Amino acid sequence: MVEQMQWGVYDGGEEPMPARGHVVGPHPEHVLLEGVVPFPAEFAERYRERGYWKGETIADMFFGSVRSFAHNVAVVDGEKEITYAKLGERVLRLAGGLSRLGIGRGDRVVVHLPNVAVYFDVVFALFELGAIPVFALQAHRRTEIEYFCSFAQAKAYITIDSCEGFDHAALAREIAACVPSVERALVVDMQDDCREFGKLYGEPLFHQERCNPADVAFLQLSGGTTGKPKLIPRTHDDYLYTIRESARICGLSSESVHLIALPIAHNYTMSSPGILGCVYAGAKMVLAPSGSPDVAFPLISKHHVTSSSLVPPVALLWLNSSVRDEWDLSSLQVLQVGGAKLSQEAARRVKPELGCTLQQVFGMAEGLVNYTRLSDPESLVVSSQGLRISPDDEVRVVDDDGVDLPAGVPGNLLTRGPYTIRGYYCALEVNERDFTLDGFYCTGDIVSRDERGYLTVTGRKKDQINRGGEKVSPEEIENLLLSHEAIHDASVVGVRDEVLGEKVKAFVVLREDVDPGSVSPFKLKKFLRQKGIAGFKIPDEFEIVEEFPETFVGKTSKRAQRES
Ligand code: OOB
Repeated sequence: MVEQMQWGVYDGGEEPMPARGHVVGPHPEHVLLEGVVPFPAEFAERYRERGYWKGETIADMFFGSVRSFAHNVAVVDGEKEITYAKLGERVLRLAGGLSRLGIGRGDRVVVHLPNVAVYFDVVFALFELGAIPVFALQAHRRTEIEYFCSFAQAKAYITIDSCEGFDHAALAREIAACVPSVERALVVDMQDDCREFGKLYGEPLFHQERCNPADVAFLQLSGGTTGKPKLIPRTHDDYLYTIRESARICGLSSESVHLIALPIAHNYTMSSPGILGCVYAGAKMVLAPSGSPDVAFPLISKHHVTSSSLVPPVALLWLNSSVRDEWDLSSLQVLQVGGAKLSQEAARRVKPELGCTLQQVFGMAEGLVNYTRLSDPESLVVSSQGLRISPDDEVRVVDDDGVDLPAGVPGNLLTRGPYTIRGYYCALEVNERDFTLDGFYCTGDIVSRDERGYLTVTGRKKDQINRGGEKVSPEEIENLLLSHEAIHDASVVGVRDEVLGEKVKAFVVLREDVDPGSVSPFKLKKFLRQKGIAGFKIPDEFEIVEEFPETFVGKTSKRAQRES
């Protein structure tokens, strides 16, 4: 089977898709995943009436592009080039294999893959089946993966054999052994297509509607402010709206070549405009294992990349790179930067130094995404984080008593709209805290808004560290540190860093009977690594202290720790 997988450019000769076809019938009935807070009926009706929700599934959108852009290259991964037609064929063949394993509508499947072409096969095959991918980041390790699998009651876990020296196949065996719901742990073998995973590419299915556009399409991860990451249920209807609009606002077309340099499964990389925006527009996606200039610049030059999306530290690397002049970057037209605050100084350098238009992106996996527009004056582009996508994104900036503030005054950002969730998955208590009774999501961000509605992020209320776009929950790391036998108390905060914006610092108080000489940052890092967590969460710095500074009510003063 796998020998027929033929990586390579479709030459325009024979019919590329053996199994074309779309069985059209009434939408399967909408079934609500238990633990999901639905959009109230009157809002859903309004969003449909206004044409935001078009009653289409992500698989429909994908196969629409497979038909419209059949001969365009969809994905470039190293030497492999895959056309939309070929990708469509691969997706239907893998969907056939996964379906034979018993994976179908509503089944949760944790996807744990790096930036590789097979990611597209897996994710679109799951969408075709109406299964619900849960998007883990490649950096996640055992603790996180086990949690996602058991919390989402995943039926399957799909990963790669190994990546960056980490043995994912061993992790797959552990997950299969310890999470009872996981019936299948599937490992993509990058060295040898003919092994187990490759055999799944068998008889293709016909594309047909196997789920309802109002169904949950996938579970995305929240940045995290709590001990465990929360899961974000997004529907086909709501997500496709952001994808169509993002592709338009970011100027994507079938002529575009977009470099995918950030972790592929992150919400930003999925949809702002991301891989789904590219698929919608019929653009070419060039996969990069990382955004570092020595990897990205040769790819831009070779494939005439026209746009890419970065987080601020990677944008800084591009700006400060000593190898920049060695590569022809003249094809680059637009650079999106988001996920964390881009300093005005760096923003001002993008156009003159990289020769392309900067587009700031301020978004969140929960929904609301803001972009500066490509026609905006430079002064606005460098100073603001953009304007909401939809006229129906309701954006409120309020003081701590919930009173709306006038333009220009910073306050708490609350939002509600056609693509912002009404609650996290199975999280009653957190939902009470993070959503108002009338359904606004309390983002935890402090912003100011100008008269036109453009937002500038000025701070953060939530207890979260934004390490150059990667979000870390202090509570999660504190809990892990507290499980160390020498540690009496732990407090984790974000401290300023030139490049990352913030880095992670842990303050620890040792138990009285512990010899301070027996504990070192090296040992504590090793301890956390052994717990099996993503590398970006491991504190960059540790400080052993006698006690923590306190606020006047006797709580640990994280502000004093951040400023110490
Ligand atoms: C994106 O999504 P998440 O869910 O990882 O993180 C959301 C949080 C926001 O609430 C905000 O605190 C921060 O990340 N953030 C920014 C920012 N973009 C995101 N803070 C300052 N300036 C920005 N430009 O990070 C995300 C999702 C979709 C598109 C882009 C980013």
